[in-house]
This record gives sequence, structure tokens and C-alpha cells, in this order.
Amino acid sequence: MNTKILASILTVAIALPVFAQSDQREKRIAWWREARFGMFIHWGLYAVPAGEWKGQPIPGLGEWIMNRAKIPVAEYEQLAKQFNPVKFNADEFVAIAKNAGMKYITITSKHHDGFAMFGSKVSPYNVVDATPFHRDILKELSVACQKAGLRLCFYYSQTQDWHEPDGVGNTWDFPDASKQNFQKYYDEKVLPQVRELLTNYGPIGLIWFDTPRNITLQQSQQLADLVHRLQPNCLVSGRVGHGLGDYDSAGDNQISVGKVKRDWETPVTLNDTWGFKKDDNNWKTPAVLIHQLAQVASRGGNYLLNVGPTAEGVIPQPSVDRLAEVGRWMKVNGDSIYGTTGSPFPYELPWGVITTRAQPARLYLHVFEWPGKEFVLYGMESKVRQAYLLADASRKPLAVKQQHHADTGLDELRIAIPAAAPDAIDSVIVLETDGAVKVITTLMQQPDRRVTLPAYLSDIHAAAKPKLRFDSRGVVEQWLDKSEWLSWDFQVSSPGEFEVVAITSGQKYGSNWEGGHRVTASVAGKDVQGVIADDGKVENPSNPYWAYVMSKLGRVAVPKAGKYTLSLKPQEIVADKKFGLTLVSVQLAPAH
Ligand code: H79
Repeated sequence: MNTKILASILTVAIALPVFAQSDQREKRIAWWREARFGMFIHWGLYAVPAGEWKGQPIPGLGEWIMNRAKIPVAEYEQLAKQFNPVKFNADEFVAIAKNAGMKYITITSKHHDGFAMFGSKVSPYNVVDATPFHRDILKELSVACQKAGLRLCFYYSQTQDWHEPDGVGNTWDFPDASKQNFQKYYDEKVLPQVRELLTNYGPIGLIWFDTPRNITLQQSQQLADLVHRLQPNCLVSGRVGHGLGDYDSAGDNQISVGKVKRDWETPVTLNDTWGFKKDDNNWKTPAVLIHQLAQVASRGGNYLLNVGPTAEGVIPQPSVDRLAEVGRWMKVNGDSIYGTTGSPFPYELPWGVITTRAQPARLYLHVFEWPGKEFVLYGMESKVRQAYLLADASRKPLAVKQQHHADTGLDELRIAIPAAAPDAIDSVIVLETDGAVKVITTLMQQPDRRVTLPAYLSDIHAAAKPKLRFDSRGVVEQWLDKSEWLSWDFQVSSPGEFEVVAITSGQKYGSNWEGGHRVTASVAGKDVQGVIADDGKVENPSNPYWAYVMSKLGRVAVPKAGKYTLSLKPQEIVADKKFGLTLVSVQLAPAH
């Protein structure tokens, strides 16, 4: 038996007892899978300084200002007296989310600064008791959400609390770690406040815990159990710790790729901060946002997009404008997002992404780069009964030609399309199939003649248990041992001469890339040796914060159509900074 199949059977068998409660989980997660798109709101006292302290701009995230500027509790607390967001209107917040096509709202009930945005009997450090505003923001939002049919969810920082001597993180007011009693903070603030959140605000969709840090298995379990006991239909986020969440959370601004096994969500900023900063104008374009939304859906995940309201209680206009653009697209193309599952192909496609609907069987081709005249898809096994543009209300059928080429084994689907893209950002072609969608999952050359071999789909070769592994983006980390190597099987239908290109990834914000490794790529009986050097950046479609670097390794000729294997073996890995060979993919780019 194939070892991969054996491994997956074993995994299922072993996993069963852990998911004894899976019926309950399946029930509580149904709405969330349908929703696919939510609004994150980071709002708290940090909106008052808005990124500036005593006349100095403080770098980093807006909601981290207390930590970054090491503001003493006694000083930071004074911000509460200035927090009076008189322009706040819960109905407006909800309308902005709803108009964008978002189905749930996750707001910070308490961030790391320890300040509660709700009336809490547990601590007077809250919006009702400590500010001139005296209004319970979460209460008003819960009423507005129920009116509009959106799910309200709460972010709650369970370990970090810079206001409390026993919370995690404040080393400037409370430097003596030996005096800290995390359990006391946890018992006296976390558990009772979470109880308040699940008791006083109606049905809650999920609690978004964050930064598990030091939390013990027992404490995480107690939190998850508390949430589920008080509201059995309330989800617990992946960051509760110890894998006890109802779904996984990707890293901040990280979009998971590859073999995503569980339900997952990615939180994303509209600019570079979560909490409002007056000088952050690095806004993502509507195109990036719509592409990310479709991309996350194509990998079976939820997209949680953040806004940071001002201290006056207003969502910044650049955010509102961008969300309105996403909403414009969603009104036409929402069917290709809501309730869909990921792409049936394990690999990425050069022109965009695919989402799927099981019932009735549909494939949604999200075409980011409109080819004009004809759209070609390889590897489709199911018979396509009908194709049309989602933007076309009349559903005028597009002419479809489907062919199996016996000589190359290639399944080819050709769709006649209008010359002009129906949408400049993402035009969706709907395919209706006979029965469930079936595709060939083998890696294959694409109609643009390029072959992309993603690291996460490689076979790993190592003498012992491999030390290299994949991060949640599907990028290789810990490839420091040159005896470990990767290979891929793939199919070529259009032979010729190719440039072998390695794509590697920088760390966050494009810094900390380590090159100079020497590698050998072997394909079609030929070796090319090259250096992982910076031969230019390529756009990273998943994330503008992690730059991709392209390294040209050399040329190979692939003489005829057929099945090939490419292996990538390191000759030398530079490991000074311990990043190693951060491989994203190897590409065979047609050489002209
Ligand atoms: O709520 C948002 C962030 O505040 C929170 N998660 C999202 C959803 C978060 N908590 N911790 N982190 C993210 C990791 C943060 C690390 C950093 Fe820093 C904060 C990098 C820069 C500022 C800590 C302080 C490391 C360097 C300085």
C-alpha cells in the first residue's frame, strides 16, 4: 500500500477519539463555513494616542503603543478619561460590514492593554465605568447585529494584560517575574470576564482568543469548556492554545497554503496596523483585498478583515471606501464565496483561484488575469454541462469544448469567453458539472507552458526523520541539512526549453532573507547547478509582507511530452542566520 494512504488511514484512526465531540463542533461551525467573510474591529484606548506618544511617532502596531513606548499603567489609564467616541453608531458599523458582504463581526472586548470595551463587574477598568462615554459598546453592537442578522463575536486577550501585575507582558511596571501569579489573574479576571461576555450579550458566534503564550493545557481546556458550556454553539478560536480551538487560526496577515486540513481563518489588516494610527496610510488596494478573499476561500478558509475605528468612534473613510469596493464585487459574485469549499486542485493556478460548491455541483473559476477570447483549464475530469459568467444575470451559456488527448493523457477544457473581462479585479466563470467535481490532481504544466512545483507538494527525502518542515504558508523552514532533498513528479504536455527558477521567501516585511546556498536541480536526465541569489523579486500573491525572491538556476530542455521528475538537492546551505533554504516553489519557465 502507498505509504501516504496508509499514513492518512492511521491519522484518521488515531484522530477519532480526540474528535469525540465532533458532532457538536460540526453543528456550531456550520454558520461560520457558510459565512466565509467577517469584519475584525480593533478598538480601545489606543485609538486616543493613535500611534503617537508625547509628540513622538511610535513604530509598530497601534494597539501595541503601551508596550512599545513602555507607558506606565498610571499614565496609560488616564486615556480612559479622554475616550469619548460620541460619533459611535453601532448601526453604522454593522451597515458597513453588511454592505461589504461580511457575515460576522469580531470586536476586541479586551486587548493586551487590559481595558474592557464593555460594562464589566469584574474590573472597573472598562468603557462604562472609566470613561466619560459611559455606554456599553458591546451591548449596542449586539443589538445592531441582531437587527441586521450578523453574528457578533468577541476578541479576548487571555494571557497578555499589561494593566495587571499578574497578567503577561508588562515588564516595565512589574519587572519582578517572581512576584507574578498568572493563575490569580486568570481566575479573577479572565474566567469571570469571559463568563460576562457569554452571559450578557445574547448569542455569540465565537470568542477569538489570541497569543496563548504561557497558558497551560489545563487552562486552555478550562477556557474552551467554559465557552462551550455557557453557549454550546459558540466557537473557540485556534489561538486558545494547545490545539483546543474549534478551528485553526493562520498567523496575523498570513494566508495558509497547501495541505490545510482543518477549518481555518486568517486575520488581515487593511493597512499595517490593527488599532487606529493616524499616520498609517499604507492601504491595501481593493484588488488585493478581493484577491485575498477569493484566495482564502479557495483554500477552504475564512477571511477576517480588520478596521480600526478612531477615538471619535468613526471607521476611517479609506477603510469604508475599500470595504464598499469589496461589497460591490460581493453583490455580484457572492455565490462564489459563501458556503463554498476550496479548490479541487492541490496546486495554485497561474491565472487566479477556484472555489467549489458541493450541492449543486459548481466550480467557480476566479479569473484575476482575463485572457480574452478563450479560457483554458487542464485536468478537469468531470463533464462540464454548462458554463456562464457569474456577472451575467441571463446566464448566457459560454461555448465549451472538452477533450481528452490520448497521446499526452491531457484533459483539456476550452471555454469561449468575451474579449473584455466582466470585472477588472476578479471575473468569475461558473462551471456546472454532471455529478461531483472530479479533477486530475497530478502536478502539471499549465496552458501558459509554465510548470510550478510548490514546496508543500514535494516528496521529502531524508536519511532519518526530516528536519525541514513547512510553515503555515507552505514555505520550507529549517532546511539547514544539505542531505535532505525534495522531488516532484509532474506532467508535461508542451515540451521545449525551460529556465529553472527557485522561489524562496523572505521573513516578515521582506527582511531577513538568506541567500548563497548552492543547489542542483535534476530533470529529464540533466543537472543544472545554481546559486540561490537575488535575481529579482516576484510578487507574493498571498501576502505583501513576505517578499518572494527569484533565483535563476539554469536552462534545461524537456524533449517530449510525458511524465517527469525534478529533484532539488542542496550542495551547500548557508546557515549563518539559521533561515536556511526557505523554498516556496521551483518553476520551469518557458525560455524564449
Ligand atoms: O490583535 C492583533 C495583534 O495586536 C495581536 N494579534 C493581532 C490579531 C498580536 N499580539 N501579538 N502579536 C500580534 C505579535 C506581535 C508582535 C509585535 Fe512587537 C508587536 C511586533 C511588533 C509589535 C513585540 C513587540 C515584538 C516586537 C515588539
